[in-house]
Amino acid sequence: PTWAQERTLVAVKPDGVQRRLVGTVIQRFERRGFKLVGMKMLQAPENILAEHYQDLQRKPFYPALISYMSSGPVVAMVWEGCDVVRVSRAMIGHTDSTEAAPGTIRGDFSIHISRNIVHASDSVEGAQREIQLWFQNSELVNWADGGHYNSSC
Ligand code: DGT
Ligand code: DGI
Repeated sequence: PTWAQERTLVAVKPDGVQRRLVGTVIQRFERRGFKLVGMKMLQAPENILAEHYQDLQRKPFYPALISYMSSGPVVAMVWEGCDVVRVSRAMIGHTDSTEAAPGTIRGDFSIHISRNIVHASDSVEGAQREIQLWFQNSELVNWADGGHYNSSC
């Protein structure tokens, strides 16, 4: 198969920030070989969370989810690379941390479905929507590897 260069939205959730896991999450994505092209810390506004989780609005855990995601700052990032959407999902692990394999972020650092440390987009279309939702185009940085790193697919 031929993989394409993609971008995905990854966000360290409030529990990840409060547990000092921001660097760990960044390190895992860098170590894998992905390229960081956008990053910011923010207290997520209600309207962004509502749109981000629009598909979950009717779920019983939705109010708890929104209050958890509002309980502190998040660190939103855009990562670029071959097949980054699918690979990022594999790296973060199952939504329910108790089902997440050891070696995944959730499988190594969480045992709680509603305190699962990190978000990553679950499809290429979803990633495009989420990147536009969380970032202005001017906040994304196109930078070249300068020959020290081969990031071609
Ligand atoms: P809380 O404890 O009042 O702050 O509420 P949350 O946000 O921790 O959790 P909530 O209200 O969505 O769910 C209550 C508990 O049930 C929570 O500890 C996680 C657990 N739980 C909810 N849904 C699931 C599920 O589908 N699978 C598993 N394993 N646990 C679940
Ligand atoms: O993309 P994911 O975060 O892996 O999963 P998702 O988009 O289906 O759900 C978003 C978040 O909502 C998830 O990280 C934790 C929460 N969530 C999902 N399913 C459940 C849930 N929380 C509870 N308490 N129970 C659920 O069944």
